Parts: sequence; structure tokens; C-alpha cells
Amino acid sequence: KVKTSVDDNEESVIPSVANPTSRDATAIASNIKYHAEYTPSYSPYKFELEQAYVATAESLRDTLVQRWNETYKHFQLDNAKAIHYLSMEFLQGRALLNAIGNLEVKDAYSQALQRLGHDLEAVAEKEPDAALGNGGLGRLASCFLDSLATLNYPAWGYGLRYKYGLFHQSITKDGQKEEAEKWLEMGYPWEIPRHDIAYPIKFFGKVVENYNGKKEWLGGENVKAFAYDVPIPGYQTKNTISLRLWSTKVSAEDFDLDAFNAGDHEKANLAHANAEKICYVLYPGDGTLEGKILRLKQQYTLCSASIQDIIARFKEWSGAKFSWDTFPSKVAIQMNDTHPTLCVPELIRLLIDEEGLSWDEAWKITQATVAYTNHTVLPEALEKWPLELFQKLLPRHIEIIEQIDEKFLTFLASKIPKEELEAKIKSMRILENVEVPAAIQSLLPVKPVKADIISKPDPQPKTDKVETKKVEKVKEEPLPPKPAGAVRMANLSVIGGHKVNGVAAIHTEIVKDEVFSDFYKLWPEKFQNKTNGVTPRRWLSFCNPELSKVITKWLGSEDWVLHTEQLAGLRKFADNKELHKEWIAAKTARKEKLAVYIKDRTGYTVSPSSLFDIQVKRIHEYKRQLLNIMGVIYRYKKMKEMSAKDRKAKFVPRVCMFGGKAFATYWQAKRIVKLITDVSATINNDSEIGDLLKVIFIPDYNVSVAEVLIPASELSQHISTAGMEASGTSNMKFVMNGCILIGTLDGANVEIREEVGEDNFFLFGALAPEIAGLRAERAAGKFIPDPRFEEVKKFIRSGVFGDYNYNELLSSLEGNSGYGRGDYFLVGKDFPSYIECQEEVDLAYKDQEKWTKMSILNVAGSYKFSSDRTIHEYANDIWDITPSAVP
Ligand code: B1N
Repeated sequence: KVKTSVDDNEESVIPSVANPTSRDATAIASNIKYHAEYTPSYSPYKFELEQAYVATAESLRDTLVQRWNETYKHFQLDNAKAIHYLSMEFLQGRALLNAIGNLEVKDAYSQALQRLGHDLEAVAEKEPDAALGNGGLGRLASCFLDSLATLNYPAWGYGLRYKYGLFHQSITKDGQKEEAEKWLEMGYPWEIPRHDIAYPIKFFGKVVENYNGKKEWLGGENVKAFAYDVPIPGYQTKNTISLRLWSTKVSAEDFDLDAFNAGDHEKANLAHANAEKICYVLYPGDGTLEGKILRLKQQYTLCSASIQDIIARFKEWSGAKFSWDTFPSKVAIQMNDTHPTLCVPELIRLLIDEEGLSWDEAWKITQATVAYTNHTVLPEALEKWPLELFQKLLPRHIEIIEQIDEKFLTFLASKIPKEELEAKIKSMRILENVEVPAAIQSLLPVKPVKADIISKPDPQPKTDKVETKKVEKVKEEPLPPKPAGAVRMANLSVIGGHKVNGVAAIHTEIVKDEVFSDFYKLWPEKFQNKTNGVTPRRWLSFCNPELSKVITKWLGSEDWVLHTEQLAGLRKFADNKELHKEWIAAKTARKEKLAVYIKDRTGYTVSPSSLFDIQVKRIHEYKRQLLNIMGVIYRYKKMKEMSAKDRKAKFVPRVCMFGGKAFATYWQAKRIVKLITDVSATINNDSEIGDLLKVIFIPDYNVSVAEVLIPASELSQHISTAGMEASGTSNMKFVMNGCILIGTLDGANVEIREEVGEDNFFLFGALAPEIAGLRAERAAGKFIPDPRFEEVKKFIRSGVFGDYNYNELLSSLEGNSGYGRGDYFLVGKDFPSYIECQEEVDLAYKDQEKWTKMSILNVAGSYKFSSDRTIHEYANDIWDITPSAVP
């Protein structure tokens, strides 16, 4: 039966196969078989792991599509307000086990595959990670989608469908090597190409004003954004929402057939190549500005296509007699950092130029709709676009931005005392190094003309003799070059949105008191904290079935997966010997799995009875992997200086694991990777040390690798220079898995420590408010490094870890100030307290009973860090949305 509209009440049926939602393994097996034969992307005569993976995914997709159709049919009927989460990154990882887990069909699928001759886990391993993100920011977006679906909120995710996601990392003798990641090469069974959903996107061209004063944006480069929908299933609900990813192409009419026929194939294909290039690669992220035009094109594509889509749906769902006033009561838009800030001028442009609204109406609607999350205080990551580039690429948007800027300045002038106005304008306006409009100039206090110039006439020289010095003074200096104009996206986001939020308590305080302090004084009610969270489905229930089973047994039900506050109930069993036994067994099972994995990935053998110590995250100087590895080197050196007996008595056996990618041209980060791998090669081959210390660098860290590492962790390192890590989210995943953190008082560590208790967190290091003073002290030459720190540097320079020249790396820790010097990240300052804290860790680990209790209390205290809690807070305090569950 062909369905004609969504309100067609007839049931739709999947052709010829049993409904796989049922938990009947026979029906599921026949459905998988059906896909292997009738929707094959491989030879139907083979059914190896790859084929089994694709057919299983397609089988699950049937259910997902069915639920996804029902969900949006329901949302349309309900027509409740929805959140549209716009993000340049979604770090989805694998989908198969997540879908199976959320649909609660694991046993059935496992049996079905067994019947077909396969093991579910092995099949799942065949799925490449969808790595459309760099790290925390992208993974947060994916956790949010899981929670939005689970909690039945009307929601859409919007992103870009990059052909190449985050690069694949391999480790060679020269350090990290990057290769394109080919997640799409064999097709992606989880996406639904939407041939019916495409929007025009324009770049360059010019703006003309027609006879009735309407602005028209003409000419330029035209591409089309096509939608690909990825269904996101909720847990224990039918609700299945959409992650809509845009991919750019041109239409057939833009293909230059004449040029092709004339033999100029390249010219014929130019428009295609230009359009497709936009979605080729994920921006390499975290604080680098490269490939500027392409990146701005990407950002605009996301914003324009998504806003056009949102407006089209608003009109369709509101019916013929809709009113624009109701737009903010139906639509909430969240900008994941400043990357989608172009939402603001794009929504205004569409409302004025396409829909005929006035400026005031368009501005009011936009501001009531859009909100902004800040994820970083690193100045180099606060986006700024050169004005000239902006004017060329988006000529209409720059007009709109200039208008917002001018209106904001007028408003500012009405609020700020005249004497302060100039300084405030400088820090708060959107445009940088651009002349203040004349209307505002006139509001500034008149600059006093220098008294001596007006009052005294030029003194006549007493003699005719002209002093040579004076002549020199008169000589005109060439004017310094005018600083280039720029658009500050963060200021545009703060001005254009109705709410601004930070991602952890300490981060929000820094946002309010430092980064946006002037804005905070102007609009204190705009600023909020929304501490990050992670989904307990993927990050505990699914990736750690052993520990989850123990938790469920002791809490008496599995309800904690949806209501993590129940995890606090574990506290009362923290001393229970029986629980300790089961807890250790569950952790050990995961450690054994990780040991096998390490052998497989690196060739090194590690003992599962050692302390598993892990630091996994993007490689960055502020995250201080260097502090960690220098601590390891210090430990190694001390071990070497001791007798075998003393060594054994003092140190507990440890496996120190690292994982993470360095941006391809971030040389200092790449040197850190090189040092870790060099240290690893030396220590792991030192027979004197044996199992007492191993150093492992796990290549190509991604979501799936995290799912193997985190459940097996006992100690994890979150050791950023205080004030620099906005939140961190892996810290939360580790705590949920019974891992104890060693960390600075930074980002979400602060709140984690509060929840799990001071005694169950290894704290060290300088505090955020001390950092500026410490840097100043150092710049003044007053810092005396700890001799143990000097000893480690000397040891590295001595060549024990190979002949690579580590001077460039180590000299960044030396000197008092200057670019790349002066130990900006305070590794030397925190080193003594770090290694002393690590000694405490060894002592605590020796007492396994104490350690297990700490581990239980960490899980018990992790309940706050579920993204369900975070999403409820956004829904109530920013988006004003309520759940709408599919019956
Ligand atoms: O966002 C995460 C936080 O938990 C981390 O602390 C924070 O570092 C991370 C430019 C970023 N901030 N900024 C970025 C990513 C890509 C890019 O192109 C900046 N990532 C973060 C989630 O709140």
C-alpha cells in the first residue's frame, strides 16, 4: 500500500519479512537473511562477517525506520515545541550494539546470529566508527541525542556529512602518521538518503536593493545541500529521532556538458568538485584556524540548510494560517559553540528577505529562538573571521551583522556611563578594528584636545639655529598598518542568543568573570551553567555488561540505567565483602579483555593484575600528557636506582596507557606522542623492570577504543592546567565505570570530587585563581624548578629513550616567558605535587579493600553526570520544551 500522507492511519508493513522488533530470534534470523539476499551490497552467496554486519544493520534499520516514522508522525500531530541541536561535530562511534541495546534485543540478535553462524560481538567489530568529530564537543552532541530520544523530547540533530571524518592515526618510528578515515567507503547502512529534502545554498555574489527597498542576493556560486537522516533510537521508548546530516552537490543542470563534449573534462566537472569539496573533511578542530574559506562555507552550509529546513517544517506543521509570532514557541535552536553562529544572521535574512518580515520582528524572533553554549576559554579557539573574507563570501550576512552591531552599540550607549563607553565598545562589539558608526561616535565623550596645543602658540625659536634633534622629531613616521577588520563570532552569539551557557560550574564562573565579564554585567540573566553529562547507556550499561550486572543485582533492578540517581544506593553496600568480590571479578573480566586487546593492537603483553592507569584524550599541551609521561619517566628512573627487592616493595605494578590524536601540524603535540612511544619502547623491553611498569600507546583512539579502555580502568588522569579544560566528559565515563581519578581542580573534576567525596579522588596541583600569578612570578624570573623535574629533563636529554632530539619539546618548559617557552602550562610547577600524589595512589592500591570501596563510591557518586540530567536542565531552563512520547 502506498502511503499518501503522514496522517494516513493505515498501518505500514515491512515487505515480506517478520517484524524484527519482536524478540523472536527465528524472526530476526529470517529478517537478517532477507537483507543478505534481497538488499545485498555483497555477493548474496557469501555470508562472512562483513555481510553479516551489513545485513544485521539493515535488519535493525527496519525497526528504526518504522519507529522514526511513527515518532515524527506523532511530533507533527502533537506539534509541540522542538529543540534543534546544531553542531559541526557528532562523534557517533558505532551504531549496532547501541541500537540493539536501546531496543533491548541483545539476546534475540545474539541467538539469531548464532543460528546464522556468527557471534554478535565479532559482527559488531566490523562497523567502522562514524568519527564526525574531534573529541569532547562532538561526543557530547551524540550523548545529547541519545538522551533527547530516551527522554522523549521533540528534537532534531543537525550536522554535516563529512566524507572523511577524524583522521586515522598510526604510530611509526617517527611518531604519529595521519591517513584519511574511510567510514563511508563501504556505504553506511544507518543513513537514509532523503531525495525529497534539499535546499539551495549560495556563496559570493552581490546584494542589490530593488525598487521597493527589498534586498536581493544574486549571482555567486550555488550549491545544493541534500539531507541524509540517521535514526537515533531512545532507550525503553519508541521515540526515535533524527540526526540530519547535510551533503553538498550541484544539480545536473550545473554540469557543463558542452565543455565535457569538447574534451575539457576538468572544466565540466568544476562546479561538482567545488560543491562536493565542502563536505569532504572534518575540520581538524581544537584551536586551529586553517582552510578559512572552506571552513566558513561549511559553517554556512550547516546553518543555511538547517534553518531553511526548520522554517519549512514550521510552516507545514503550523498549517495555512500560521503566525510568525509563534515561531519561538515551536522552535528552539541550540548552537554548539560558535561554529553555527551564522544561524543568527541567516534566520534574520530568511525572515526579512524571503518572508517579508520587518527588522524588528525578525530580530525579536531570532533572539527568542537561538541560544549558545560556550565550550572553551582558550583565546585561540574563540572564532574570528577576517572581515574581507566575510564580505566576499557572505555579502548579505555582513550587512545584517553590521546592523546588529550598530543597534547593539546604540543600546550599549544607553546603558554605559559615557566615560566607559569607548572601552566597552572595543571589547563587546561584534566587529573588530572597524570604525564606530558616525551615529555612535557622536555619543562618545568629546576627546579633550591636548591643552598645550590649543593654549600655547608655537614658541618662536630664539635663534635661527635649528637643533638637529628637533628636525628628526619633525620627520614623519610611516603610519603603522591598519589592523585588519574581523567578525567576532562569540560576541555575535552572546548578543544574538537569549541564553549563554558554560559546560561545568568552574567554567561558567570563568565565562562570567573573565571571558564575557562585560556581557555578564550587562545581562546577568542570560548566563547559565549546564554541567556536561554522558549517556549511561553507551558508557556503562552497554560497554560494561559485567559491572552493570553487579550493579543491577545489588540495586534490585535495572532502573538505574534511566534513573542514575539510584546509583547512590550503592553507598550503603560500600563495605560489603560479597559485593567487593563480585565487583573485583567484574573489573578483572574487563581488564583481561583489555590485555588481549593491547596484545592485538600493540604486540605488548601486560598483566591484568597490574594497576591499569589511563590517559585518553586529544593530545594538547594544556591537557598535559607531558606531565604524565615525565612522571612515568621519574618512576622508571627511581626503579632503576633501587635494588629489585626495594623496587618491589615500593611500587605497585602499573600499566600506564595513553591514547589520543595530535592535530597534524601541532608539532609540540606530535613530539609528545613521539616521546611517549619512545619511552614505551625502552621501558617495555627492560627486563629488569618486567611487569612492574609498562607504557602503552594505543593507536587511533576513538569512541570504540574508549568503550574497551574505560571499563577496564582503575586510575585515570585528568590533569589539565587549572582553568583550561572547560569540562571534560571522559572523566565522567571513567567514574561511572568505577575508576578513580587523579586530577587538578579543573572543569567537571571539581563537581566529580564533590559528588564522590574528597577521599575518593586524588587531587594535586595549582588552583585556577593562582595560575595568572604563577605565570607572572615565572616571567619575573622568580620560579625555581624542583630538582626532581630537572632530573627528568636531564634523563630524557641523555638519550636513554633513543636519539630523537627532544630539545624543542623540553625547552618549552624552560626560560621565563616567550612564545613556546616559559612553561606556559605549568608542568614544572605542578610536577612535585603530581608525583607525590602518584605515591599516594600506589599506597592506596596496595590496600585492595580500600581501593574497591573507593571504586564503588565513585560509581555511586557518578549519578549526576548522566546526560539525561543535563538534557532535562537544558529543556527546562533554556529550551522550554516538554516530552512528547510516542504512544
Ligand atoms: O568541549 C567539551 C569539553 O568537555 C572540553 O573540556 C572542551 O575542551 C571541548 C574548536 C572545539 N571545546 N572547544 C572545542 C572543538 C572543535 C573546534 O573546531 C573547538 N572542544 C571543546 C564538551 O563541552
